[in-house]
Amino acid sequence: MADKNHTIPAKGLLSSNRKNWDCDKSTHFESGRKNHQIKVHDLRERVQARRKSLNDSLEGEVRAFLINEAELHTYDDLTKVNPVTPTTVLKCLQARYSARVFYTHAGCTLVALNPFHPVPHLYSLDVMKEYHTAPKPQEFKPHIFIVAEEAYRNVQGQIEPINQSLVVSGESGAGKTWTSRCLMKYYATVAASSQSCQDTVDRIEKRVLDSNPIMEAFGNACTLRNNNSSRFGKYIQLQLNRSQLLVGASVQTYLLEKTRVAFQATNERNFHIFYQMMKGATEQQRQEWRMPHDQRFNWLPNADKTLEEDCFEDTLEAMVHLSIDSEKQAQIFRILAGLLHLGNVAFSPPTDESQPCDLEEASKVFLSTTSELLRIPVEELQSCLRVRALKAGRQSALLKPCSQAECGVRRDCLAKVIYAQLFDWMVSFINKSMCADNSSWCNFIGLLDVYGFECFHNNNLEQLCINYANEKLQQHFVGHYLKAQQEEYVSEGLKWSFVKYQDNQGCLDLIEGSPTSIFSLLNEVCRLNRASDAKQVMARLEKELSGNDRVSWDKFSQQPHFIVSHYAGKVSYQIEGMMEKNKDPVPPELIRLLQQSEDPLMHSMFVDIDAEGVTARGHNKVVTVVSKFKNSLESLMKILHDTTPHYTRCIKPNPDCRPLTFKKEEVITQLEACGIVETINISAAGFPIRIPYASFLQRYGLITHARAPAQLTSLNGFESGDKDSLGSAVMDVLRVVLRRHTAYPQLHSDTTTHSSLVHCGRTKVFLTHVML
Ligand code: AOV
Ligand code: MG
Repeated sequence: MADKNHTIPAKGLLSSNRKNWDCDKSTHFESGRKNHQIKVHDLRERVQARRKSLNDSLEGEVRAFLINEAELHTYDDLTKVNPVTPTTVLKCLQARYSARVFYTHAGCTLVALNPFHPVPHLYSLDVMKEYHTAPKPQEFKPHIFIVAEEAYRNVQGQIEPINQSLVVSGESGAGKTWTSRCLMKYYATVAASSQSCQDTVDRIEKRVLDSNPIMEAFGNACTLRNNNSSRFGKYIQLQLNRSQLLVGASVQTYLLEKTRVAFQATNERNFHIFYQMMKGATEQQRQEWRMPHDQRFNWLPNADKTLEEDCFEDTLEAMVHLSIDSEKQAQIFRILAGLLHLGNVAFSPPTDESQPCDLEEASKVFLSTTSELLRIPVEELQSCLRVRALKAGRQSALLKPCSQAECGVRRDCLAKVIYAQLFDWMVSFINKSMCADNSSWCNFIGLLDVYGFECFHNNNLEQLCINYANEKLQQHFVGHYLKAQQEEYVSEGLKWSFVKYQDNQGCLDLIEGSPTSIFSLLNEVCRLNRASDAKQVMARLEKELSGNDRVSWDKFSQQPHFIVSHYAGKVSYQIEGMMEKNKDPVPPELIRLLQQSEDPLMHSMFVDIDAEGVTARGHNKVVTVVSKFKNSLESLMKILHDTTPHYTRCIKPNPDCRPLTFKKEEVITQLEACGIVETINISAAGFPIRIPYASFLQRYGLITHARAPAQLTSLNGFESGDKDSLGSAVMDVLRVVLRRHTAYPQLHSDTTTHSSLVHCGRTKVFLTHVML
């Protein structure tokens, strides 16, 4: 009901509703005073009069005006909002955001609104300790630390320890990486194993935290959507010993967007590390890397833009903590400097067509500097970039001059393969430096931080993979929570009216399914190993996927493309260049060249690579980028399935990353996409705690001397005849426990095994709250 003296602005209405109610954005509906433009009862009458013609969403909108708006910001859990509609949820979040409250529970998930503004007091050491030491942290204000603490306590498990996963999702710039860092700091603080030597650099907690600045320097970049956008996916397992202390960590990465090293879209940048070097190098390093202040590099666009991520010092310090010594550092940065010089090498068409392309005059010095910094012979570098080796059967290779465009492709390919190898080397070094011995840890808490959903003007294979990863995560959420939970209620005999939800399985089938999907068709084209024309590929996709309503084509577009209806919105992907990226061929002569490097790091990165094997040759050898990515995501999903997941939904409140700015349209799209209303409805009516009878009685039966029957100790189901006696044993236990709990009056008066707070299912006890 609207508050007395409370004004209700009409500007929140859809424009169609405003028209219906004869008001404009400046109109305020008021109650409790005289001479108002429209009183609440008038409003209700109008609502009733028009109800027949109003659609569901409009009805929700009207009712949203009948809840007490002055108190909206006090709703800590969206399950308490009544009624739950996209509009009421939006209004609640907006009210909280205006009141500078950034976290809200949504049943089983936590919604985190990005403040785009520092809020240090929210994450201080004292706050961490408060949440960690509270007997019931869930009764505190919603916070990411509640999720962290719940996972930490859950590791112990009811009967045996259970590994946990914290899945942080949201679109690009929503705050996933920020949240993951915050979670890592929490565990590094509350589960610190080396309190006695707080300042020593070899503290494991410090090493774990220091993996962040290094990995972000090498794997993050400024994009149109986020100045610190993750260009790789990451799943970090924090290893805990029997006493629940953090004793190590290991990190698994997913598909680095390596194309960025040689190509940056307009107004985007290369990986942060290059800018850090350019801005933070000492004079001596500048000389060594041939990087005078005024040097311009083609692969270093928007170098004038200063970001807080440009801090070289932080990366160097973290490297020291992770035992990357100064010699290794020198090798790493020399290689990176070599790549920048390589980017300035340009080719011009040859005067004689039978000859290789010419090097542009200005490029000669860049080529020789590249060879010097990468410690590879200059003549061979030059020849590898300009001449292709064609292998004809068993005979020795035929040499063929490359076209100007091919020379550019080979130069870019060289940079990409070096950068990707260096990134992998860094990740395995970090792992060695922070991973505990197998014998010293027993459980883990995994943190997942992947690249968020992206939709740019031009989208290619990179965005297809990124958005596919997000579809997979959404499917995990849908499957684990929205689907499995409801199915379990039904199979356990709970009275449950199914809440409909948006299942994204159809979209996943379109992308990765078999026998026919976007991935299978792209792979097939790549396997044919012929130059493929984008128009032909589009025609093929159109023909093979014509019956699928998740894919469409814009009839007016000149470019070969396909449009996928993702859970988070439609994205148009360009086909031009996609097959080449999927095949990702590396000419063997480039690998052999790098194997000759006199730089020990470079040499070690390539020495074990089979030069022929990295090239897509023969029908069976092609392991495309999408196939590799699909496999790695499937392994990740398996890990997630084997752990207890905790979901956090980061929401980006405005597209321009402006501090404390809440744009309704932006937020509602994200809420709808991730199925927040369905989540809330299921949570509100559901039983989040479910314990098999045997474990319940094993653990709590002592209270009433109730025992689990012997046949139940295996935690299996039981005959229906047992259910009533078990149910009453459970209720007896609960009654004793709750005798002093006035918060649950229903249970006191309820003499049956069923109540709104507890349900005795076929094999499990279902509870709405943690009561025990
Ligand atoms: P993302 O990880 O979700 O995007 P980030 O975690 O990088 O997004 O967040 C983007 C920016 O938002 C950060 O650089 C911070 O400036 C700001 N931010 C996020 N959360 C908070 C917070 N709780 N308090 C203050 N500022 C915050 V991407 O990696 O692009 O998908 O791929
Ligand atoms: Mg990120």
